[in-house]
Amino acid sequence: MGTMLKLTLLGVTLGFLGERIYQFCHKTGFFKEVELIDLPNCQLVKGIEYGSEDIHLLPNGLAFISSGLKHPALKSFAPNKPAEIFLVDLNNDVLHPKPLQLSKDIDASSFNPHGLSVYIDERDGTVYLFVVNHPIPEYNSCIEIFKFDEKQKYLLHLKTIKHPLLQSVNDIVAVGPESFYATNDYYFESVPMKIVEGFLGLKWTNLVYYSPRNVREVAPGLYSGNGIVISNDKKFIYAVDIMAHAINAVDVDTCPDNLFVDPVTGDIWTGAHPNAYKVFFYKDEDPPLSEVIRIQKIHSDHPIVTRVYVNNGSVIQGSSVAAVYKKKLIIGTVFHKALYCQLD
Ligand SMILES: [Ca+2]
Ligand SMILES: [Ca+2]
Repeated sequence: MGTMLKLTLLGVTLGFLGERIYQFCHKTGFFKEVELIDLPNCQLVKGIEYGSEDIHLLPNGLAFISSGLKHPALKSFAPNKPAEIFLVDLNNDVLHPKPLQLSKDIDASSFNPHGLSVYIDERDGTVYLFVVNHPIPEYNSCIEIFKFDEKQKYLLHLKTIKHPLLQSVNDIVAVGPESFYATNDYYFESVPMKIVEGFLGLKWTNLVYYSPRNVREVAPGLYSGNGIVISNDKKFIYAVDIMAHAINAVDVDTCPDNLFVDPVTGDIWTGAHPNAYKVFFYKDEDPPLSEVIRIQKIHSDHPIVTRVYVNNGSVIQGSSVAAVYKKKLIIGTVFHKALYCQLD
């Protein structure tokens, strides 16, 4: 091979890598500076120390919290502690999380909950809790469906769902007792290939619909699908492409994680990562930040995006969800604590 050709190939390769590194830094917010925003009346939730990745609120103010998510690429403050689903009551001024007991037919020691959703049967009020599970040690993806027993603080396991189109699920939104929409955050299942996929910025992930008789891709071409919810009137699905900094088509100028729809106003809330790089490459001395965003009028020509809370990691690290109930705000995190604030 001639010297000129070698130099040309080297130049093209370096140019490609440089462009990918720049794009990766931009997408993860590597160089991003943020202005901190405090809320005056906040308290950490005692008893939640190892994550609160997703939170799902019931109409009566009870909320499910998935806690203890583990993944080879993520920090864990308690690698040997089994993960749990907690129940809290947002009618109270101080939260006392109660771990929910799982029925015996699901292995609690390998249980590794991620995104959550709920379907309520309007005929009899039965609450079905859907949980994205990445059982340890494989860290593959399945969806567990439970029936919630509020009196006994118990989750009766009904079904495990696996499907080739559900290869790397991040979150789900239940739309029936056995049907849901799911986001995949990676195309590949193996961790090394996920890292390559993220670095190259491939738009190979998607949104999938599942029912027992019909499974199909409904939205392809995402960098990395994440939070997903349904509007109060059930007409719209809102979903996150975290590396596009977008909720549906709305640019939020940060990496949004899970979503919450205010049942009263229809506003959309998210816990976001201003610098997602710090979530994946954790350093004690420079921890991930937390950011809570509210979007109003998402269907108008000019949605209003408001930063409600921004913390540099000194209080909570790696916020992944925010939910509101009667002027109270609860903020969950991927692997850190949870914060409970009084609004106004
Ligand atoms: Ca969810
Ligand atoms: Ca998520």
